[in-house]
Amino acid sequence: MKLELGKVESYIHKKLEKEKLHFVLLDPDDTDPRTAGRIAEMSEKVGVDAIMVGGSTGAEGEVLDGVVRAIKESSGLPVILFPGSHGGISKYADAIFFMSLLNSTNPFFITGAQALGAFQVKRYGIEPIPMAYLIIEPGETVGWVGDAKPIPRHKPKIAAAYALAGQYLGMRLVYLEAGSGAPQPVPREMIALVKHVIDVPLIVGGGIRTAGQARAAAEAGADIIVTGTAVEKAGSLEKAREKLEELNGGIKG
Ligand code: 1GP
Repeated sequence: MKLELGKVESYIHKKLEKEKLHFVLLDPDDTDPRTAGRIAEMSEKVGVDAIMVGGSTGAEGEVLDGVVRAIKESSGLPVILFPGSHGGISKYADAIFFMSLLNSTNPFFITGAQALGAFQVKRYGIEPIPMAYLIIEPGETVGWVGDAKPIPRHKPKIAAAYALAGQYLGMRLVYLEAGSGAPQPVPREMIALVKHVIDVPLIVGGGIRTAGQARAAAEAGADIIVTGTAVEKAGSLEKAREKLEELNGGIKG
């Protein structure tokens, strides 16, 4: 079987030839469909590259569908699911990060939820993008829910070993996750070492709130920067737009 990259993955690779990418994460448990639609619309105008939708708690069923549909109606950006488990699948999305939490201590988050969701992804025709997902200290909610053994912040080599193992297992993206709302982003030294070791694109997220932090992650080697809380909890749509511009400027400027 010849491997052909799907539409969204090809879009990502094509864009990466020219620049670093910025994905905005919206959690349906925190953001209602109307607000999600407005943020997606503003994101597209500002130059964000894709919208990710998901969360560790409550991002399922009608709540999830409502947010995905609202985003699709208000912007032309690809919508990529970022599921906490097999419950995080919506037929309205374009693609799904088909991810394995490699440093979980619970097989459910490594292969179990994936098996439970696989037929649904196929039935709905959602593009699966295989991804190694690694939780770095502190890990926040996703680290706790995902039974992770978070990688210590001062141990970049452990992150690099897991990342390379993920690539050798066939995963086509690696995601270093400090956890949504983390007090500090993934350390630069860790991003740099992981980037040096792997050949697949590197995604970094968790705790990135300022243009400076976003730029630092990109300069350290992240190919794709994910921001969520800073935009979602900006306080108003006007402030969300300013934050989007600031973060995007840090990554692309
Ligand atoms: C969380 O990496 C993402 O899964 C984004 O984190 O909400 O801290 O931006 P923030």
